[in-house]
Amino acid sequence: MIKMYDLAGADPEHRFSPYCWRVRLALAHKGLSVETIPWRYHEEKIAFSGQGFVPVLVDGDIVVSDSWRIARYLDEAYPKSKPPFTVAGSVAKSLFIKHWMGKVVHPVVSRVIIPEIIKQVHPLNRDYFRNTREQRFGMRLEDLSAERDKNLQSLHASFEVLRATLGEFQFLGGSEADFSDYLVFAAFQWARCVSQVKLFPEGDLLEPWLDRMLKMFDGMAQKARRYT
Ligand SMILES: N[C@@H](CCC(=O)N[C@@H](CS)C(=O)NCC(=O)O)C(=O)O
Repeated sequence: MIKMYDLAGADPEHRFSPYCWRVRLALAHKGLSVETIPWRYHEEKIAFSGQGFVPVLVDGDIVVSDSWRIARYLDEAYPKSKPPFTVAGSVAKSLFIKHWMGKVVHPVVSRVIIPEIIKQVHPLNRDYFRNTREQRFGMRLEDLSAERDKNLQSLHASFEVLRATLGEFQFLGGSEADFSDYLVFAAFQWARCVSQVKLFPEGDLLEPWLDRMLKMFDGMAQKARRYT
């Protein structure tokens, strides 16, 4: 069976990494089962992959790290299972979405939820998490919390491009979800798993899409463990 090393919080069943969620959704889309193995920052158990980030996928003798590379690998290795999610032109579209998430959306979502994540990472990871994140943002996590409303407003404005698309289509993939949907949804799932903060207001045009995503694959994302 395919194995995936997955970031876990203090509670080993608490899995909130957006990059790992992308892969779990991609695997479910392909109808592939996976055994997920909890991993905490610094744990040596992924050293065999030659780098220090999750997700890491192990499929027999093959080891792949990085969520985008894993998605591409799955499409190539399992071309016949369920409609490929990165078919032809959709690879380029998904790549655009991946970069939009990485450069525009994730930096702001992190600013909103990182002050909450610190409370939920494994106690041995707390100092590392605080130091690296405070260095990245150039401020104390407590000061980041004070900027939350400003960051939520900025996210609200960024999501306009999603509203404009999802107001016309059921999914970014059109009538069915594809990897673009998983790339975006994984960030909402990240926030949902660690925080009570809603990234958009009640009644937002994005709500029906989010609801559809939560219910996919027998409610896999909806059933996931949330903040503790
Ligand atoms: N580009 C990578 C990013 C993976 C990544 O940043 N993973 C985080 C977990 S959400 C991680 O492993 N962080 C380790 C660390 O910060 O030391 C991907 O798409 O898989």
